Amino acid sequence: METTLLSSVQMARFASHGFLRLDSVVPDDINTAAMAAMRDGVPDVPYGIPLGKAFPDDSFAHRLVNLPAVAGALRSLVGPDPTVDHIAVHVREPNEGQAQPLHGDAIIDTRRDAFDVQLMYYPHEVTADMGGTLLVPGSHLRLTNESDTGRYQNLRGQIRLTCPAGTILLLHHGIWHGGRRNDSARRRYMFKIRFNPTTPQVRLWDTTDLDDPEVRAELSTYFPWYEHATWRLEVYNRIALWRTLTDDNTFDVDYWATRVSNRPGRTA
Ligand SMILES: O=C(O)CCC(=O)C(=O)O
Repeated sequence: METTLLSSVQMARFASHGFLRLDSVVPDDINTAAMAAMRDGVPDVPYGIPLGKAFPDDSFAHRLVNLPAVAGALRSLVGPDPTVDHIAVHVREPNEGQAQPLHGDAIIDTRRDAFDVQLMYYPHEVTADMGGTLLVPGSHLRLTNESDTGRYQNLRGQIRLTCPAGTILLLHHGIWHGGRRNDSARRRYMFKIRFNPTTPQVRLWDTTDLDDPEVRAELSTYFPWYEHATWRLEVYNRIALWRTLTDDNTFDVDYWATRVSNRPGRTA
């Protein structure tokens, strides 16, 4: 299968932002098939089914996950043989009058050396009034439980997604998100697949640019909803994730991890 792997800079962006955005990567014929399937009902899949067995060859979902850009991004993030945790069709009804509370999916997830990826696919254009997904960049490494964050109405730097048809988001499982209120007269559709890795998530991408200074720059990104002290903690969390992803326990940014792991005389 042809795939376009992510670069180290893109992976570092995922580690700092908690998501990657691929605009208009899905061609119109798949978007049209997806819309029809979502209206008619997409057959469910059992928890934990291998991705290769999850979707019939002629389905929009099979074609979607085998697009070179999508397959390459998935391979870079969750490896060659992920399993499908679950799928869901998310609909925001026309003029529905309410938004979803801000939340993380599932329950509190304390894993620091593995992560799931959620693919969100928008088969039609999402305009500002259509209830696109709300995302809080850099929230994915905060350990919260489901809608603990639901009372937060707006955070500086949040993203209220608008996008062209055929756009895909790839999210770290921990990111705070929610479906916004749809004030338009059109139903808004989104198809979600959650992937579980089955292999260690170590150097699965195209690592030729691993030493690019942009990697450190991405890992140092500041988001406006952090206070200064919290930003330090988030950079530390990203360093820990990057150490896992690269299997390099010496990696650091501005000495944040080296300082707090210095325990002379101890071996573990
Ligand atoms: O509809 C959306 O934009 C987000 C829905 C979602 O991700 C959820 O219900 O967990």
